[in-house]
Amino acid sequence: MKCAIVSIIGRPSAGKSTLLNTICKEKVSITAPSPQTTRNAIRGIFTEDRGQLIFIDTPGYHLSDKSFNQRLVEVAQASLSESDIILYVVDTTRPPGAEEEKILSILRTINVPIIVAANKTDMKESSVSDVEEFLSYDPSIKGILPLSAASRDGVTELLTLLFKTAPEGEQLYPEEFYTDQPPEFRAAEIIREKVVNRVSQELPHALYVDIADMEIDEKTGKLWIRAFIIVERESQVGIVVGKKGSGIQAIRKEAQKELKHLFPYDIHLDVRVKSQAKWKKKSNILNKLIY
Ligand SMILES: Nc1nc2c(ncn2[C@@H]2O[C@H](COP(=O)(O)OP(=O)(O)OP(=O)(O)O)[C@@H](O)[C@H]2O)c(=O)[nH]1
Ligand SMILES: [Mg+2]
Repeated sequence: MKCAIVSIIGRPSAGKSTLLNTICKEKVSITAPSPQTTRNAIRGIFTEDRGQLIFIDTPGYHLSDKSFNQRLVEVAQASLSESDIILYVVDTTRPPGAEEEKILSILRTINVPIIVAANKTDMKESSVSDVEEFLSYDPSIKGILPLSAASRDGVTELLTLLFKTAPEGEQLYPEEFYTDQPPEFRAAEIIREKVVNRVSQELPHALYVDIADMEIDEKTGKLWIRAFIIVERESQVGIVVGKKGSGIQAIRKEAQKELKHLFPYDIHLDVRVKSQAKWKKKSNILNKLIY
């Protein structure tokens, strides 16, 4: 049997979380068109006859002097130290730039095989040859695989190379496990996904979701989840809530539907929006959110 811990690394929006979900065939990690959606190291586990691959999805690697972004980069870097393989996801629709150089320079310092997923080949702007040219001189790269995380094209070939590269070992998780995220975290992430996919510009980065309470009502057997969407400014509350509450109602409905699929209970979801100025500068909140 093969067993490997595989860190998924790459720029924001390269498609790391989408690829993880496609491999695991489950929504393990939330996705959005806006960058910096993933804020934690998220495990997705894929088990089959060949063995077990434990993927760690990480926040997109973004050069910035803001402390919030630096924390995200630290999460990504920390995952490298425990990995057997690095799965470096590159967006083939964007020319490789300074961030890709920086990522490569970090990856080169650790002695772990690198497999490159040249993603988004389904898009007409995709240029795999640009990525191949940029990476070809690097001996630590074991393969550059063109693929589309969205359509699954090329994912079988990626799994073949991952298992070939993986060391021998017993599986670390029971085979029915596809993630190890605590229920509150998953609930918060699903709600956050519904919000970030409805808002634009700076708002996806301005919010977090706090689960105030999650308990089973003894009488009805329903799982009650009470959550707060927290934004940075009062003016953003109205944007999330929407006209006559249409925004928040849609968020509640979409999140509740997905949570029902996730937990074996009928769910009652209560979501409110409030503002908390400068939460990104408060280390107690950041410590709770990013770890
Ligand atoms: N067309 C196309 N879109 C893709 C593909 N993979 C990802 N996307 C889209 O790219 C956007 C970003 O995808 P994510 O999976 O959230 O990217 P990420 O690398 O996890 O981003 P961060 O967590 O912000 O670092 C989403 O809108 C996805 O639907 C792909 O193969 N083809
Ligand atoms: Mg992500």
